[in-house]
Amino acid sequence: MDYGLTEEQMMIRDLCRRIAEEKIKPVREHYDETGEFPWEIVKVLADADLFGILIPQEYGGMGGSVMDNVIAVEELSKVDSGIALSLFATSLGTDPILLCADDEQKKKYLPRIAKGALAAFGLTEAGAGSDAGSIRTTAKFDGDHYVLNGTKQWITNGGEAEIYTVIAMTNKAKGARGASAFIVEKDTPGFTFGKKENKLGIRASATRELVFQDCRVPKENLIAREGMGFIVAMKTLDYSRPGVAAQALGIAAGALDEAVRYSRERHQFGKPICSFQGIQFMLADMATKVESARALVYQVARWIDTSAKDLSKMSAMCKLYASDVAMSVTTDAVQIFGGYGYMKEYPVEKMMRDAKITQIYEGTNQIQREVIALNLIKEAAAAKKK
Ligand code: COS
Repeated sequence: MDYGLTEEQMMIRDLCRRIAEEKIKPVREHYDETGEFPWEIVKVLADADLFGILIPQEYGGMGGSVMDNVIAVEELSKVDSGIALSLFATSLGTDPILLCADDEQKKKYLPRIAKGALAAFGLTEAGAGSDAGSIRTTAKFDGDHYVLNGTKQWITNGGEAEIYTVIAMTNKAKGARGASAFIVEKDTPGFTFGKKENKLGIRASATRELVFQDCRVPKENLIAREGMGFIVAMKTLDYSRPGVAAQALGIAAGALDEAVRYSRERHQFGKPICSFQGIQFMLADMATKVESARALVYQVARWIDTSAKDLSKMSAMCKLYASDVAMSVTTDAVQIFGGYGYMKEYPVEKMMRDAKITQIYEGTNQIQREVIALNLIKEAAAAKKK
């Protein structure tokens, strides 16, 4: 399919394809096996200016679009979505600054991120996952600082990132309306990290707890205003979910490529297995799902780039659909590889493990369905009033 990519987008795609094939593919098994953080690849991505895609040129970035970012994430994720995650978890951590911070904060932090400083987003807690409004981490105003206490859980890039955007309660009594968003630097006294999690998939990415114990954050690091934290978080997720969708799309497309290639090489009953209708029908269904996910993800990304305002429904839809496609396509890819597919020598079992998280993080797919349905109902009610 020709999606009418611009010349710049084709350059981003080709650059990411080259990095994925030449730099990431030879080491993906090592990082998946060891769970080490892939700093050597992060450096390659930084040298290629990929951390600056979404950052405006005035702050040292490329000034690119959501569509540019989607193309980069898809291409890198075709080969290893865990390694690629260092890049787009940084986008997630950067989005609260990009979308809601003031000029001083942007000037201070965005140029560092554009150069390759990793960022991370701290919302989730042990007791606050889908119910993001029930976080317990507190931020108490004291002189010219806020004092943070509490623990964030399962934070991607945790411990490796330099810059964290963190949601904490400044007024518990107000519920979601009592949350505020802060920028916290890694070396701030009182800010430490829990153990690195041992995960099913995306093992090259670092997931840790963020622990705040009387951590004093300068009042200048409050994003927007007190009480805006939940809205900052929701806006961030609306803007970043197409990135998860692109990751899922990349995983699915990578698994499809592997399955087609293998089905031509593998012979049974004296023929390549791609000549059997049972395999052909599977490949056809997988390809149709991948292409429809791509069409939806690209279209939503382009729509966001035209300054679309109410992103929630479409952003949730593309994350939901592409991640369900990734899970189904990677599972079928393992099936086509048969016994070999279950072995670590072949990449498809890793792709299946990696796909699973895309149905869970940045909001489970059950939450995405809820967001879509509530928006549908709201739209219908608004249309009736007219
Ligand atoms: N953009 C801007 N504002 C939003 C918003 C959005 N997308 N979604 C909600 N809000 C506002 C609401 O308008 C409401 O404001 P008021 O207090 O002025 O009415 C406030 O935020 C609270 O909204 P709501 O009552 O809908 O919140 P809920 O507690 O019911 O939660 C869901 C809504 C479930 C959608 C939300 O908690 C969610 O997205 N959960 C998943 C979190 C997630 O993705 N976690 C992954 C971790 S990050 S990797």
